Amino acid sequence: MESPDLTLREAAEELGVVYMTTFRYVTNGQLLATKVGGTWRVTRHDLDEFISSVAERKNRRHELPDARRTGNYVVELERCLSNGDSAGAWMVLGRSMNSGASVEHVLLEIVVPVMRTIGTRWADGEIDIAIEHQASAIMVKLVGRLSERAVRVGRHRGSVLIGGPTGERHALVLSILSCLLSLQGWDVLDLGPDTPASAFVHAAQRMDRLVAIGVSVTSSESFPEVVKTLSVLREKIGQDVPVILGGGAIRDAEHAHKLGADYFAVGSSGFIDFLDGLRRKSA
Ligand code: B12
Repeated sequence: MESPDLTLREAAEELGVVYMTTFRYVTNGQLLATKVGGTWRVTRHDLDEFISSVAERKNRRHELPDARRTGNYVVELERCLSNGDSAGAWMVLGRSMNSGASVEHVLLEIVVPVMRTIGTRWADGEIDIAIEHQASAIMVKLVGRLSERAVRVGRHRGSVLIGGPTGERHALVLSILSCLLSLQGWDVLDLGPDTPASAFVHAAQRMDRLVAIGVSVTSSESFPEVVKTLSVLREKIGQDVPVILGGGAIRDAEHAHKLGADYFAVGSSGFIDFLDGLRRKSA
C-alpha cells in the first residue's frame, strides 16, 4: 500500500534542506507536488524519484547528457505539448536539467527540435493549427521560466538589440535567442516580433554600449518588411552598429544580402560567434 502523502515541510526534512528550497524545487518543476486544500502535498513515490534523480545527477555531474536520454525528453516534450500539458512539459525540462543538462542544451537540443517537428507535422497536415498554437503558447511560458535560470553573473559584455520586423509573428524564437545570448554575458533587449523599423531605431538610440542589432526572420511573409527595416536602420543608425540578419526563413548569405543585409549568420551559435568577433576586433 502507498504510504500517505507528505507536506513540503516533511519532504524538506527528508531531503535535508530548508522549506524554501523544497518549495523552489516544486515551482521549478523538479519535484512533483499537488495543492490539496491550500497545502502542498508530495507523494512518497515522487519524493523517492526526486531523491534518486538528485543522487544520479551527483554521480553524473561531469558527464554530458547522453543522446538517448535527450531523445526521450524530445519525445516526452512533444507529447506533453500536443496534449496541452504545461505542467508535464515543465517536468520534462526539469528532469533533463536534474540529469545535468544546461539551459542551453535544453533549448537547443530539446525545445528547438520539438518546435521544428511540430512545424513539420503541421505543414504535413498531421496536426491541426490549434495544436501548434497550444504548443507555442506553452513553450513561450516555459522559456520565460527557463530564462530566469539563464542569468549569467559577472560583467556584461555589451548590449544587443533583437526583434522581428513588422508582420512577423514568431515570438518564441526571439525569447530563445534572447536567453541564449544572455547566457553568453550579453545584455539583451528583445523587442519581440512585429516591431516597426522606427521602434528598432528608437530603442537602438537609447541603448547603452550597443554592440549589434539582430533582425530575426522566421516567416517568408516578412521579406518586404525586412527590406524596409534594414534600409531604415542603415539610414538612421549608420555603420557604427552592425545589423545582422538571421532566422529560419533566411536561406543563406546571398539571400540575406539580397534583402539588404551586410551581415548574416546561421543559428544562435553563428550569432554568438559574430558578437565574439566584434569584441575581438574592438579589443
Ligand atoms: C510556433 C510557430 C508559429 C507560431 C508562433 C508563436 C510564437 N509565439 O512564436 C504561430 C502559430 C503564430 C505561427 C504563425 C505562422 N507560421 Co509558424 N511556425 C512555428 C514553428 C512550429 C516553431 C517556430 C519556432 O519557435 N522555432 C524554434 C526556433 C528557435 O528555431 P529557429 O527558427 O530555427 O531559430 C534558430 C535560428 O533560426 C537562429 N535565429 C533566429 N533568429 C535569428 C536572428 C539572427 C540575427 C541570427 C543570427 C540567428 C537567428 O537562432 C535560433 C536558435 O538556434 C515553426 C516550425 C519551425 N521549423 O521552426 C513554424 C514555421 C516557422 N511557421 C511557418 C508558417 C508558414 C507560419 C504562418 C505563415 C502560418 C499561417 N498560414 O498563418 C504564420 C506566419 C505568420 C507571420 N507572418 O509570422 C513556416 C515558415 C515557412 C516560411 N519559411 O515561411 C514554419 C517553418 C512551419 C512549416 N514547417 O511550414 N507559427
